[in-house]
Amino acid sequence: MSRFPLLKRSIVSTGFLLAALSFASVMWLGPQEADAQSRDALAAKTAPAKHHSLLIKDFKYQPASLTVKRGDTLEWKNEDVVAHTVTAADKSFDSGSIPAGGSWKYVAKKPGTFNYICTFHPNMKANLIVQ
Ligand SMILES: [Cu+2]
Repeated sequence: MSRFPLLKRSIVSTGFLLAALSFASVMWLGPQEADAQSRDALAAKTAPAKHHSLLIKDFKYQPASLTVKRGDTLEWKNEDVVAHTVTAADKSFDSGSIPAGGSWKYVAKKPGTFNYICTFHPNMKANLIVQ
């Protein structure tokens, strides 16, 4: 016989209670959290990467602001009769010279907000938001 039957019983019942509580919290919170996570993961996996066509025309980027998802492809087509560039202020991307009638593709990999300009005509400004 234990010399501390009451103590032993309370330890056992406390342990049981803790086990029951943690089981209950897994049942209540776990699956919902897991569902949300797997749904997000699934959405990220199944959302097809998009192709965005942008124009460089009349010394302007069109559109001047665009929000895309990571993994999307952007393609700037230069419809002017002079060369332009698509150059991020922080140098995250730089097309180099895009000749008149030419185009340049970029796959948005890094999330963030990127201001970009044309290095030949620095008054040409636009921004790209990558989510
Ligand atoms: Cu330019």
